[in-house]
Amino acid sequence: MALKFMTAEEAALFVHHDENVGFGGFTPAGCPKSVPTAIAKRAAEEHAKGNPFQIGMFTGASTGNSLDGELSRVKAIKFRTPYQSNKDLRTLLNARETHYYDLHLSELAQNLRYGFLGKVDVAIIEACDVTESGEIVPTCGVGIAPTICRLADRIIVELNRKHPKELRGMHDIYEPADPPYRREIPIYTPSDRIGTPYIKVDPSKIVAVVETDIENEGSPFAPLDDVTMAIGRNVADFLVHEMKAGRIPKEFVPLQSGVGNVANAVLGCMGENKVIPAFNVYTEVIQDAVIKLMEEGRVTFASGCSLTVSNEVINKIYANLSFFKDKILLRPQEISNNPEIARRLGLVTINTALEADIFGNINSTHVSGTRMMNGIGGSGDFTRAGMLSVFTTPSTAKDGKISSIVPMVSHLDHSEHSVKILITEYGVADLRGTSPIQRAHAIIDNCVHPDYRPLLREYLQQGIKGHTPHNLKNCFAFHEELAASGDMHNVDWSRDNRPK
Ligand code: 0RQ
Repeated sequence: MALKFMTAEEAALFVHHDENVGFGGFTPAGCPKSVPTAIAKRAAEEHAKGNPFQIGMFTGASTGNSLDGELSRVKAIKFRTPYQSNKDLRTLLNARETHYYDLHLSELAQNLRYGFLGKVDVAIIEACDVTESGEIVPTCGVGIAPTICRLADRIIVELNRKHPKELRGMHDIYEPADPPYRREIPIYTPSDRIGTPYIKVDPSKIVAVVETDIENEGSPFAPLDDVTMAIGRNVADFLVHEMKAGRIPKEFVPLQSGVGNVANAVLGCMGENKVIPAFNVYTEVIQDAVIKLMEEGRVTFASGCSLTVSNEVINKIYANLSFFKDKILLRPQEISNNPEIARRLGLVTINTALEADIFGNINSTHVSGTRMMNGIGGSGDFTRAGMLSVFTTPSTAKDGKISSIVPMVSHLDHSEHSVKILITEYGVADLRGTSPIQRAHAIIDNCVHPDYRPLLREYLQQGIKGHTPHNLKNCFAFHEELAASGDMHNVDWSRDNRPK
């Protein structure tokens, strides 16, 4: 069947008000750009005429500015799931103008198949190749693309010429059967290939192909500061210590690391530490540091859902595809983040907390308990299922006025039962096998900024009995103080009739 080439504006006409649209890609990597921008333009035009135009959105994770950004600015998003990190969208979520369902990334595809989230009307996929027989080869991010292509009535392909057709072979597309027919997912090492190198669809569903040559919307990494580097070194040193103690096998285990500067610094420090052997990565986002370590022979293989790298690095990969192609596999997020595989491979998982409490609970998502930052992303998929779950955070935020470690987290994403190690620039708290009071001392002594240690020790001594010595009247005093004076340093336990 001949492919129907058209402009982004023409393709956008296949998307109607109140429909649910699924987008391929994962982070800005692999996300469509020209069609979402055209949908946003159309929404603005309809709004100007007094007509409603809003869509429900399923994505892999965060997207680029021309997707979440453009659609948010014209208020064209009625519902959105899962992870996001766009500031305009964040504003809408926190104003409750867009309904946001934040769920574990590994669950989205199966939740869509189970019918938990309504119909997928349209799938929009960025591809480096599409054939008349219905083979779609994604670009540098997969996300939920295979599932939304199968479920959608209509498929729009953005054929982006910036990504070479020769990427074919770097993807491993696999969808597990649904219960009660599911078998084990047969991945036993990160490089195991279990699916096809393309998404196969019914070609009659491809209603439009839009050719583009738009650059990735990848952002360069900020230069690493002292705090970030100290966290990276603490993680690397801790893992070496674990290896020497025989608790991590000498061949090492595959590594998962979250997104951002800390993750990049951790990987960089692990690469530099030659006691750690060359290792594999089984993760969701493959960042710049992984590619550098691959060139240096320190990372042997990387399985992920996306190449979330700077444009400089993506160009380097494409210029040297023969080197990278047998060292990288891009999988749907249902597989890259799959807890069954994370448990089997025995991942060391490293993710970032917004806030931790002295008992080891983690808030990854809500500032002061109410304002959504990004979302839980894949951190829960990996934390609960991995062999050793590590959380990192700088000990303070906002010039020291916020202690990232508080008496009780103001929102809970990862509980004390799943969190094994907490690391800041000051050191490491090993929470394995500890009771709540032991955990509290380990965290205060090793991870908390020295300014806040006395306050947190005093909190512990407030005479409240029980296995976990909380004082429910005071447990949010740090947050209350931040709201009142803008600085957690000003917490005063004797104020406000707080019981001693
Ligand atoms: O504020 O943006 O105004 O400067 O939060 O903090 O330290 O720059 O850290 O960019 O790595 O983000 C947890 C949000 C950390 C992220 C989080 C303020 C701070 C700054 C950002 P500014 P940093 P990062 C992989 C796995 C959850 C999902 C996940 C995240 C801003 O890592 O979303 O792990 N993780 N997914 O000043 C108030 C506090 C604060 C605070 C920091 N306690 N209170 N503000 N900030 N701590 C990704 C995927 O799954 C795709």
